[in-house]
Amino acid sequence: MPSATTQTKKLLIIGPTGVGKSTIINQITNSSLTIGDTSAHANISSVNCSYNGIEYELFDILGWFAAESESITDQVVTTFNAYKQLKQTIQKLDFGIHMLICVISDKKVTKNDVATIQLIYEHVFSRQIPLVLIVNNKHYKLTNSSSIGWIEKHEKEISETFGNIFVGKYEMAFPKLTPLQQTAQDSEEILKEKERVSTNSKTTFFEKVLTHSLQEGVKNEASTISTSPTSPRKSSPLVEIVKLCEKVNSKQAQKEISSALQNLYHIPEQQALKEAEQIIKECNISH
Ligand SMILES: Nc1nc2c(ncn2[C@@H]2O[C@H](COP(=O)(O)OP(=O)(O)OP(=O)(O)O)[C@@H](O)[C@H]2O)c(=O)[nH]1
Ligand SMILES: [Mg+2]
Repeated sequence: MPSATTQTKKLLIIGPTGVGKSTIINQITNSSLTIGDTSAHANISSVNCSYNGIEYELFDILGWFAAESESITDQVVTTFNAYKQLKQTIQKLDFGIHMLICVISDKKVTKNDVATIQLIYEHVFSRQIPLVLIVNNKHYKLTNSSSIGWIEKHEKEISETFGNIFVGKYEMAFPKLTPLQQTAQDSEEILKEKERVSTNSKTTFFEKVLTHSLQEGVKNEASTISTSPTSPRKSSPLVEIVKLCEKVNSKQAQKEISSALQNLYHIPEQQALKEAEQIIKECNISH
């Protein structure tokens, strides 16, 4: 993929399905990307906006489905398929990306989500572009102050699961989107508070997220998606096994996946061989 040399800063928004990626873009740019019905919109669409004289193009990408599963085989297959689909979509872009924005919601983030984000950041972008985290406080309730400050409360968990990969972490909420019947009953005071939170979120996006894009984007203009291998880092067992799944056509794959299952998850040899076989079969299905 060529480097991003145009004036327009290109921002790619990724995250699991339903976290509110399209909603955030719509709220910020007053546009109307398809919400909710994932089958209705194409894999990728974009919206332009400008801030402080700089043009931005926000790319909205179809999210991945990654329900938490107890079974390691399911986790590997789900993550592999999500990663593969996302990687293919990104690799089709014929321009560079200045910044990757990862959206999660204020609910539990699954192991599959974490692994998919790490894989994309490290193995598609080779950690060459800034990565920003947005927590969409979808479940923000005016009556429940505990839903505010999600990032602060989960700071330790975020750094334990993701490591130190984000250049910025921001929280957003668009509580005006709560169900209509509830909105109809809202007092003037509540409506004002909803307006305030939404406006703050827009300001955060423009003043903080886009400022990062500008600062970091200029620095990284010539190096967006890189094909050079990333330096070896300690990653999660799930990331390690999904990486092996990329070699799924090689004869060695079953052996490698099975020994990884034994070493990383302490699964006995016979069972590991069986699970590796299953993983290879299911990963091949989507080829
Ligand atoms: N109340 C409220 N609802 C939200 C918010 N953000 C998203 N939603 C709702 O969550 C649902 C999913 O939002 P989308 O924006 O379509 O999610 P997405 O991440 O683009 O999903 P995919 O396109 O499938 O990857 C929609 O019903 C939105 O209205 C929010 O901040 N507040
Ligand atoms: Mg969407």
